[in-house]
Amino acid sequence: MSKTVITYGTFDMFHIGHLKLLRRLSEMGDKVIVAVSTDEFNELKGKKTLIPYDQRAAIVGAIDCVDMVIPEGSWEQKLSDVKEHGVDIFAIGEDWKGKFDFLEDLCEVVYLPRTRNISTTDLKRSLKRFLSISQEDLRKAFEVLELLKRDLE
Ligand code: C2G
Repeated sequence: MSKTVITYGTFDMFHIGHLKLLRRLSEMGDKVIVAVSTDEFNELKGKKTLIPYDQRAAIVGAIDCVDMVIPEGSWEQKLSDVKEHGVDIFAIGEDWKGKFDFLEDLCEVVYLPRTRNISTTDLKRSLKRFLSISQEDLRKAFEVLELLKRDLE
């Protein structure tokens, strides 16, 4: 008996935490649908994304265990999505624990443990640190160049 699993998310700067979650879904059923948050919906969520929707959707769609990608444009669409796609299991990271229990009338609701030590926020922070260090290195390099130039004059 085939089982359809659905999840929702932004999937910005795709990382191992996203991949592990999607792989967990493919162990729970044989059809995995991922609703990727549109740029407009992310604004509603108060979430700033680096990668635009079409690229985030293309990356998620290219993951071996994902069978279908649909846009997530509203909080309300989960009910109609579950009905329309004959979803058996709704699954999402436990950071959302309890928030989607209303779907229990229609399908199984599962909250999965998040992958530790990785998040898009952390990635952005380390990217910023990386760039700022290199700006600092640049400044020091210019200082050395200035000194060398003066010695040569
Ligand atoms: N995730 C994870 N481990 C991480 C980071 C994320 O398991 N280290 C999971 C999240 O729990 C979520 C999925 O990966 O199930 C996508 O994460 P986000 O892109 O941050 O999704 P979010 O913004 O929480 O959107 O309607 C639901 C929302 O659209 C969920």
